[in-house]
Amino acid sequence: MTDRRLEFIQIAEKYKPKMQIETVRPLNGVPTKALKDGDSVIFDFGNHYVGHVKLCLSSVGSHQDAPAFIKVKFCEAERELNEDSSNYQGWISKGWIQEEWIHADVLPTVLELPRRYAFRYVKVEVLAVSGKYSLVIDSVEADTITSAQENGLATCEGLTDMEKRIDEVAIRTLRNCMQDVFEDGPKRDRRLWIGDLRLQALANYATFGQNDLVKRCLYLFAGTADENDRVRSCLFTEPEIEGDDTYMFDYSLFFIDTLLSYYKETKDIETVLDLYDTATRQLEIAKEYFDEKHVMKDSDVLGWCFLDWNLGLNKQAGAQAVYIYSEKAMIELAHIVLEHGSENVSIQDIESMKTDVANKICAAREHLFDETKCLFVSGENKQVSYAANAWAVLAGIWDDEKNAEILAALEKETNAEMMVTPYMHHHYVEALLSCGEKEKAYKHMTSYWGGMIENGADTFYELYNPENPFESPYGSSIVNSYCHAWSCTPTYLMRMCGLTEGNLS
Ligand code: RAM
Repeated sequence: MTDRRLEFIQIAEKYKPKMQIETVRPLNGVPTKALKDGDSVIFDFGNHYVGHVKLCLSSVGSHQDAPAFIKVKFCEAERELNEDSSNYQGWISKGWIQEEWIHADVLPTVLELPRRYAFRYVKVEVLAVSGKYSLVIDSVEADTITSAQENGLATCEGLTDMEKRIDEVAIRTLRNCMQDVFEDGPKRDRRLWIGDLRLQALANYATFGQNDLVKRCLYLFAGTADENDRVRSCLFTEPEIEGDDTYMFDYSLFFIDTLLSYYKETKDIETVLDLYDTATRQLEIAKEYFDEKHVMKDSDVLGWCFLDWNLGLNKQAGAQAVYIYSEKAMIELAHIVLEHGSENVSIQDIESMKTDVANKICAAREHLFDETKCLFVSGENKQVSYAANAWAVLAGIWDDEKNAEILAALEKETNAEMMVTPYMHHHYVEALLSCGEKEKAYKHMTSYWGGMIENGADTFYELYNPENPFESPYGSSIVNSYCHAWSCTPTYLMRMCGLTEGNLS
């Protein structure tokens, strides 16, 4: 395949979004009281924002005879206000924790903090002033930033109050992740991941309709593919565009489905023709993961395939299902490209993909399905999980009727590995929808995302396990993100899949 990576990056750069800046101030104003050692103030901005914060500080009393030493902490969710980072022992960098220790040698001063934060609350703690003066906070404000254009937001009529709230919070989540690219989370990891992009793009089609941002991200992934043309799991845009050196089986494959949904929404055939070879390549690379019986080879390498952040999850059956799902999408793309007269694909190519997908389906039925349980099982220990079974349903390994039976059996299974991310819950809801279980899908959506709302969410979280509020795959919930792209999908489910109370029956 010709190396067009540089050209793809150049195209992506043409679609850089225009940023929208708005200055906001805390709802509760500034304290009237001057502050001494040990005092602290919490500023509540009333909603979740992403941006740069400015504090104007001065002093009262005698001349400032020692630096003012303060700690400033930024929290997306209220619970973070009470979390103590000093004993953080998680396995991802504590550099993500949003707090600063600052000396102000000379007052008055204007502190313009250089980092971009994701927050609703800003807590200022006075660590030290002196006996002779006190600290005054004259003003606090933030220049907030997003590339989402609120005036382009499509309206949605006929929602119940709860649905409206879920929709608003989902849109807020998407909006605040819309930056120079679709970020996964503005607190962490602040970069473009393809699994997140795939879902953000769907929510964007239902709301802001900023399709050029999806196009930019697709070109970025194609432009940062490696020498083998494999799409990486995520990429950075600063200081310059660079792909990360991590790969995940499912994430590389999702390039295909993301391109297909982009085409369905925009009919932008030029982009599809440009990126078609990159899509084909992901399938070819994924083929190498199968044994001679067309069964996915299992692996215990952490993160070889993602599916969900449940660390106990075996990925074999889920990976097989994602492959089938993606190959079906590839066949659709191939037809589109063929209809447009492209020479990159032939009828024979399509036929051979059809044979391959049939082989993978037969193998899944024969080797990964437990007839007695009516469930897919994964790995040496025949693990049953929501992830594997939801993906098997989405892949259409069996027909709708049997798929509904599988999901019913899953509900009854007491030993199933559960889901921990809204990302996986989204796929479960889609699986229910795909086999006609609309009511169950609706109940699941409203109880899971509604649960976060009841928890006070202004934006939806990266991880939410109603059974365990401290769930974190990182060794500590301090680094969890509370505005996370992959949780914004209820707006898509309600607006585009008709998953609302009014549409049940
Ligand atoms: C998390 C990221 C991102 C996700 C990956 C797999 O670390 O925040 O959302 O796509 O995991």
